[in-house]
Amino acid sequence: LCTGRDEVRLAEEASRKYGSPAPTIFSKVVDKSIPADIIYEDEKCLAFRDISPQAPVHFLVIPRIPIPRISEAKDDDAELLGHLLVVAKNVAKQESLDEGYRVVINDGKHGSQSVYHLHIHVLGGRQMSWPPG
Ligand code: IU
Repeated sequence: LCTGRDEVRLAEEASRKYGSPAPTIFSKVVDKSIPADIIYEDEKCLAFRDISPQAPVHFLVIPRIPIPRISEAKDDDAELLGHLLVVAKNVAKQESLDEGYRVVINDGKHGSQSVYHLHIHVLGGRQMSWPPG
């Protein structure tokens, strides 16, 4: 689906748009240089199981382009951001989360973001509580 040349193009576009973001481990998931349990992919994004699941089902949806964090997304990323949410709900259905689920985006220090490649968490398969910690 995605060749080495695509990765170079994505990195160049990300440098221009988001100020040369430092590469993260999720770029290696995107280019498949490290293994991940990928449960969905298309030309714009991937979904894979979180390596440290916080619920019976816990997967991440990430854009192929390395946007560092939601607060650094551009207004013209609206279509891509919408696509990520549509994929999140479609994969949640594929994972049989029929009783509902939690969708989370952590941003920056106060959001406890640890990997600076935008990702949507989807957690389900157990009762969630509110407020979050
Ligand atoms: P956060 O929103 O940036 O805090 O979440 C990062 C998530 O990425 C966290 O749930 C990690 O368990 C997960 N993760 C992963 O799935 N694979 C990895 O190689 C690394 C982190 I590093």
